[in-house]
Amino acid sequence: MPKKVHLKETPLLIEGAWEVCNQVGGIYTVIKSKILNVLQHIGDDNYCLIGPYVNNNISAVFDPISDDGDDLVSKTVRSLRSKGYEVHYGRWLVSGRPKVVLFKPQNEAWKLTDIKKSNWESHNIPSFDGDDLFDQTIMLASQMTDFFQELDDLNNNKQSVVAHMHEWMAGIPIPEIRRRNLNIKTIFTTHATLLGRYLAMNDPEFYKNLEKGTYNWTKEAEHFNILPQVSIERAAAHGSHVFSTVSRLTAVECKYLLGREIDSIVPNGININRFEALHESQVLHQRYKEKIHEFVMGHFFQSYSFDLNNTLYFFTSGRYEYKNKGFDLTLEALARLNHKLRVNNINKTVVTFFITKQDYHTINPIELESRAVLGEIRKICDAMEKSVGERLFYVASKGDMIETPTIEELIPESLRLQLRRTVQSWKTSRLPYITTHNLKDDAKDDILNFARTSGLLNYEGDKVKLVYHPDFVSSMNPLFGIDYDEFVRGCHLGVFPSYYEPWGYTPMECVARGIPAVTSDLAGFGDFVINDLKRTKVEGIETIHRKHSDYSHSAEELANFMYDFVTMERRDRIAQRSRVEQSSYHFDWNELYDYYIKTYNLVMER
Ligand code: U2F
Ligand code: UDP
Ligand code: G6P
Repeated sequence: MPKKVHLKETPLLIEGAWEVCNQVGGIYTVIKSKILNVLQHIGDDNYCLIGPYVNNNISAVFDPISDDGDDLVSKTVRSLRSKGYEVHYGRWLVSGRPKVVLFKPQNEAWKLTDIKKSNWESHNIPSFDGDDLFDQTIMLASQMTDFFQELDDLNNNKQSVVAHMHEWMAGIPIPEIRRRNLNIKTIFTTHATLLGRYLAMNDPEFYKNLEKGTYNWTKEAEHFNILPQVSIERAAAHGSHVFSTVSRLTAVECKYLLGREIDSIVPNGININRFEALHESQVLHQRYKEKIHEFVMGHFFQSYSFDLNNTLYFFTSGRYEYKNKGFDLTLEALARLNHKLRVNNINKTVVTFFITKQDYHTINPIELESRAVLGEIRKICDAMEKSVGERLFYVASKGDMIETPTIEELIPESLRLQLRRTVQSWKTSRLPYITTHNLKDDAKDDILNFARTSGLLNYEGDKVKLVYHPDFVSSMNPLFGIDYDEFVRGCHLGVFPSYYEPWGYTPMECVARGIPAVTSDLAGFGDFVINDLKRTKVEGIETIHRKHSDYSHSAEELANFMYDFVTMERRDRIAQRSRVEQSSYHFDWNELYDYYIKTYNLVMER
């Protein structure tokens, strides 16, 4: 952990990414969650974000402001507007409310051909025909570059300016700033390498081959049809004054696949909400676990029931990269866990959720119907509760309580019949579904196919049950009715044994909410825990060996870990959750933003 560091000089910092005001994956979390720390060090006057105006729900996250200020950013916005640019200047409605400048990529559609020509002629960056996302990123980059040009003209070398761009999608302004010789210092932070991501998915010997340094980047990029994006990544990496990435693991990819060694590592942090009282977080666990119980009753109890008091909730989540995110290993370990729990006759059930995004038609209507009937059952039970209260009160006030009243006396027959009929009509003999939605490509889905071939199909005798939810969890979604972070709190264990993961926010987010989690030594976060925090300082993070271990050994390690977890006593789980939450401050931006400050000091020296 570095000592507290300070900025040697405060520049005007412009930070750019495709994920500013636009949630896609982990980069959004990086940008958004560190804003308060940026403002604390750099100040609101010296900070502005730059990104795309593409979010469908933009008015909920963006509040326009006037451009009549005397500061450099306002002047630049004014000047661009006077030249006919559509510039959205305002505040991003997240903690810290930082200033943002957003451009509609589509506004440059009329000069797309010229942009492509210029990218090729100036930087050897080729393009595709008709790739909408790629076109959007280069049209955005063109407007961002014009912004930097205008800002530099107006600045006239008075103020130091740093442009900090994230990921290839916001990369092109960097080589352009250099080519135009603007007086702006540039930092490029890559959150993965594109080739690394593709090679890891396709080459079982990826990590061995990587360090041999034998990959031919052009050939591989052409093979995967990603030469244009990789060319941008390389141009930004080579063009930047300071080149950085999020973990030691990605640094190796940068060296061998992008051909430049990085200058600094900026690990990802998180905002830790500290509760005044420790039990607060335990109360939340219980509250959201009950929400998950409700889902489980609706999903499983129509077919058969099990003891919720002896049920544990595991989950994994993230973009659907079956192998990279370690979904394959998680399933293999769960199948082994199921066997171990059965042969040892352990009286526990483990329901495991796969929360990811995969194309689907609709939520399975039977799932919704079952939830609705369960709602009916609850209503009848509520009516019964009321009846019991009223009748009991009546009997007691008469002084007739010598004999305990019978159920027949307390609940009218009509209600009892209604309950029996509703429950009977609800029950079914089919197995509980694996997936909650009707997938577009059910037959080819890797998660479902694993379940089919391994026979892990939610049989009544299975100790391990699977629920595959091919959409992110949100309170708008009718099945859980809670947000993702609440869902995390309600679970017992997060499982993320990634094979390719530059950082991996998900296990870190578990720990911040007091929920233990599994990561791997091939995830940047896992590597950070092992090598920077020397493992001992954090509680409740299990790093599965994948780097020097084969698939079967890693699966066995994970299955054994899960087995030990399942057989823990409740009181030990409660105590562990408290320790996990307390040790999570290591990942707070208050600790980790120092790495950014160091990077800014470095770029100012160059
Ligand atoms: C890394 O995760 P990312 O945030 O980069 O993951 P995504 O946001 O999902 O983006 C991955 C790539 O997906 C592509 C684009 C991105 O570089 O090529 N993409 C897309 O296809 N469509 C879109 O609309 C937007 C992007 C990393 F993998 C994690 O381990 C880290 O935790 C995270 C934060 O450092 O960065
Ligand atoms: N996430 C979410 N809702 C969900 C599942 C995941 O908002 O239902 C978020 C999660 O909180 C995390 C991000 O998606 O911040 C995934 O980031 P990670 O670094 O793990 O992976 P990436 O997508 O960047 O590869
Ligand atoms: C929290 C609650 C307790 C509850 C416990 C369940 O600690 O405050 O009331 O008994 O969670 O823990 P478990 O690990 O079994 O979900």
